[in-house]
Amino acid sequence: MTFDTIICGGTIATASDTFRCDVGIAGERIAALGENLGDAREIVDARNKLVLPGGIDSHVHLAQPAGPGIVMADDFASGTRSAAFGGNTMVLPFAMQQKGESLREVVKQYHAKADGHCYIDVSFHLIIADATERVLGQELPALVNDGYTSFKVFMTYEGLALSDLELLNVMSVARETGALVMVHAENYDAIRFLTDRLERAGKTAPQYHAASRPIAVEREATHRAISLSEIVDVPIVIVHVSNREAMEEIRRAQQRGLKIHGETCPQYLVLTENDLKGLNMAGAKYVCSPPPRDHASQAACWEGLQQGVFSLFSSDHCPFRYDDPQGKLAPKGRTSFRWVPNGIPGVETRLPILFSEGVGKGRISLNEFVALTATNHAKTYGLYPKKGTIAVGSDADIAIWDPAMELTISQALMHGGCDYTPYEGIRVKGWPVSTLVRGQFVVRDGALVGREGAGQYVAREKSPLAKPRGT
Ligand code: DUC
Ligand code: ZN
Ligand code: ZN
Repeated sequence: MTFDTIICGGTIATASDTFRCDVGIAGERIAALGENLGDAREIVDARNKLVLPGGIDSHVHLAQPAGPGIVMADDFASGTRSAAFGGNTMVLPFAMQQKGESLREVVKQYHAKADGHCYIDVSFHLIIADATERVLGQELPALVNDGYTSFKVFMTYEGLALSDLELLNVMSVARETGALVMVHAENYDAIRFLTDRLERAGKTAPQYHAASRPIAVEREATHRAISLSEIVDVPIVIVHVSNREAMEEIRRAQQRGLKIHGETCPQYLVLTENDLKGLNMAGAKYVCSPPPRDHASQAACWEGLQQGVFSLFSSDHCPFRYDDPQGKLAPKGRTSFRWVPNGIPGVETRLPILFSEGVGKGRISLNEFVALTATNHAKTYGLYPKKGTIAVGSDADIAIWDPAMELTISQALMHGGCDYTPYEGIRVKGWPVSTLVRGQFVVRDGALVGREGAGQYVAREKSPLAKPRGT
């Protein structure tokens, strides 16, 4: 057999094994793993490199409306380009419903924003802001059938927060349809109460964003979300967990046999609340929810990754430019942290940070790294084994890493639409140098060679991890 491409001489790692062999690619798929594979149109030299499944970032926000006068820094072109440079071959952004909107219409809007504009593959989660009878009874079941097999719900935010009854209703539809629910767990009323008190005391600088949503706010909502899912008997994912108390709620639930999946993000491993204390408005660069905590919380998040409480490591990429009146320095944001656009960029830095801090410093194995950044995302969201692994028959979604390359993360190295990185100055060892999506290079030796529009939308299967316990 003649291959289109053979990746030669590299060290392959999957979620379970590390081995030396060549990868034969025919068309869009991996066709052979072995030695002396023979001929190909192109032989790629991967000696001294790692050949890993392309990262799947299952939690990113692109081109979402973010309130009057605020514009998200990445559209689907710039966001997926940035993701490709960060070693990713697929991202899962959200199609966000706003009150009164038809979910089907929302999905069409996001396809219009994405289709023909992506550098890597994408699929959408649905954000449910308006759990009407029509949405619950008609739109969601039809959309799940069409391959939109996961929803995100919010327990906080004006216009987004669902009541406990609404959460139960959405979870119940997920149980009936086989979809997986992702939960943003923070107590809305507690945040409102604390925000009002802070503002009345004149504490309006970005640093008070963290004080407005302390750990108890997240722990309580995490506990409540788990309890509601237990009542309905449906698995859920608690996303962007920031601290020990929330992590331990998840661990306890898992030990009781509940199917609760956990996700954490780079900001909870390498940033702290102190980063929000920058002079003038500089702290706004770190405003995200939940906020980064302290060093003990970072240690707890590492523990959650090491012990399998968290199966997913995502970026929660939600970028707003800093030096921009449509971004972090919006005029209203200067009056109170409440109005600072909420979210930080990270799709390009997620993998190098976990590789360097995790694999490089001996906290996790290379195989655990692959599981946490690619394979588990595919398994959790109905993409496996098409995506998320290196195996014969899987899509040839591959990142080639130079494990010896040492860099200091800086905005000058980034390829997205944002004008800063919250990870500026962090030293890393190990960098993804090339990315192939379905057999085609998107990034090659650090240079963009892919084409806007080459990335495809992928309809997903139902997640095997969304099956109820049957109680
Ligand atoms: N939650 C997210 O998941 N992303 C950005 C903002 C938020 O609250
Ligand atoms: Zn969230
Ligand atoms: Zn998010």
